[in-house]
Amino acid sequence: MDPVSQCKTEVDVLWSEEKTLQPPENFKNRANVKDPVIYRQAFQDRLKFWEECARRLDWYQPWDKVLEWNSPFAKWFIGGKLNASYNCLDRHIEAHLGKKIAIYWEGENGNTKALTYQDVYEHVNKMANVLKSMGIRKGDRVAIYLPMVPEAIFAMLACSRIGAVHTVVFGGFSAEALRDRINDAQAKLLITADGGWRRGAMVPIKTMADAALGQTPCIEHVIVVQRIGQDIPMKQGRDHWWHDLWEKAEAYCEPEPMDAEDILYILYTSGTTGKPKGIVHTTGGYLTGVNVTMDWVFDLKSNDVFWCTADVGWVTGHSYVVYGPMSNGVTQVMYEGAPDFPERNRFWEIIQKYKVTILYTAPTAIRAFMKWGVQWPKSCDLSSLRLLGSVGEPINPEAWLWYYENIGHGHCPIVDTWWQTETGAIMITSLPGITAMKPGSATKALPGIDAEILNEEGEIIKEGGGFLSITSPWPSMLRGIWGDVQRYKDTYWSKWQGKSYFAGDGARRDKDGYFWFMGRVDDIMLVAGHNISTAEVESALVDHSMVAESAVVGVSDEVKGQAIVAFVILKDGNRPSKEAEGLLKEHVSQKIGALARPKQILFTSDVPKTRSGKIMRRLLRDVAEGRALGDVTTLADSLVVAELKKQYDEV
Ligand code: 6R9
Repeated sequence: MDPVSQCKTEVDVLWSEEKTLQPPENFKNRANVKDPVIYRQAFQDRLKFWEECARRLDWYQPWDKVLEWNSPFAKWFIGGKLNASYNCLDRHIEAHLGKKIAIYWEGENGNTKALTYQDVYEHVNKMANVLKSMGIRKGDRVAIYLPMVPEAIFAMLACSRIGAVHTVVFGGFSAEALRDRINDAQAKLLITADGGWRRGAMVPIKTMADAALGQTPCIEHVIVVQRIGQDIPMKQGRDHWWHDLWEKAEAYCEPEPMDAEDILYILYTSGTTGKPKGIVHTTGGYLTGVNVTMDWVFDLKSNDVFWCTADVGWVTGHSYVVYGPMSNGVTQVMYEGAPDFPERNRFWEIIQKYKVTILYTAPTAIRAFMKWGVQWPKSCDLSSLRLLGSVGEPINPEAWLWYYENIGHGHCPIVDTWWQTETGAIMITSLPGITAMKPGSATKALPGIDAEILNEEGEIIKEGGGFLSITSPWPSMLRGIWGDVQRYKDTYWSKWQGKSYFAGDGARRDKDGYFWFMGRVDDIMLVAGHNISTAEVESALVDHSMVAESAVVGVSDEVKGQAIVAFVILKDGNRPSKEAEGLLKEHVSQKIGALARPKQILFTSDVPKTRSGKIMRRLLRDVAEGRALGDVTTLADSLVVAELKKQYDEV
């Protein structure tokens, strides 16, 4: 059969946007949110609605006023006092949940730990006292540069316990990236590790930290977690072992009552463009947002075993590994390593072993699983799963259906969650017991969130494409960019004169009001005067049975303004050829139109991505247009792009 007609599958039928998939009956019946009236309640009195949500938390002092909005500056729950670590730990222990497992930790090399809420509480309290003893006070910044070990969670909660502001830097980032973030935040203390494990190899985290520390005069002390157990240089007076300090620390540390608007953390965004921005989140609104979305979207039950595969160095880790799960008293799995170590079924083994009920992962991972083949998930018992989630990028319908069928076995709803570091919490997704799903669509805005598609002029487009915008303030919104008010205004609020938040994403709404994300607007291509989204062309390519993953960019073209260049990763068992190139070009033409036909297709084994799995199209454009590469500090694997450049230059 010719490969073009071969892939006229179910995807084509579902992709038509006419079809929807209803949540399974038994899921619906047991769902936490069953009644669509919640949308109307939120709409009728948004502030009252958010107040109700905030009451899910424990406050030392209630707020006097819900919202103060001096565009573009928001304050939520003014006058209220609370502590994030108290909400994540103490209150569960007071509710007699101390013996409940908080974290099943799975080390890549087979080490495991099962930590109860009581255990986590003890670690956090001691570390909080350690931080205090090192002179860390409320408002001081603490940098955290750790692998996926429980100490990363302890460290974050220890900071929030004493009111220190954490700034977590992903453990795989370079020394340079770490240095810049430490200096921008003016952190006084760094928490790091002697090393970490990745694909069986040791990651020299402390060596990297030491390189950064040569140029970070603001750092006074360094606390080092022992993970690898190898000899590493420790600088006298500056570096201290976590376990030594821990042993000597007092057992209890009174949580610091924080103002709702006190800063909880700074997190530098993945930086797909230019210099990273330190996104600022405060305590009350952020915690309200992550706490309630965790419950609505993941439909939490007391016996769930939740697994979010994101690293804590990414916002998804902050919101749905640390503050969301812990403030809800959930049992979760935390995994240190790679999905293909030692075998390509590691994720499925983990699900089987811990009887994971909710899996939250990224489209890039799902596409890798598709590429590796169904034999891997088939080798494990995944029957414990009841809900699946996706985050980080638009998920193409092909990958959505693969996930639905091969991982969820047709009985788990999928929540495709759209949100950003800046939004703090999930904004657009389905309520799994209510919303009919459309593969590839993030569906609708959550209750209390006003999302619209706007045009250049800021007019609402009810059906059609444009810029995604949030039109009213929401509790977990960013409060600014650390140290750069002007950049905050310019980046998010200047487009429509402070009236509406500019998310930077292109999206489209269908006739049912469903949102379809098209990628970052900077990535949208202009071919012969027509806007074509990278996501759309990538989705069409991945829809072909030979293709595992693709990355598409627009390059300057004398005739058309921009022409499309596609980087394509083939599924195992397929080989690059002129014929394959022709077939794929034709396939895209058929699916979208001749205008979207790629000018060039380059077969490759990988594309450059950030650690959170986002394709760095900026770098691909550099490659395709023969420029020197721009900032590569946020790349997951810097070899990939060098390799690609070499390959491209040869062609
Ligand atoms: C949580 C996170 C934010 C950007 C965002 C958008 C893309 C995330 C998505 C999605 C389509 C989804 N994005 N989730 N696009 N559908 N479900 O990813 O935060 O790292 O700040 O990235 O990611 O482009 O603007 P962050």
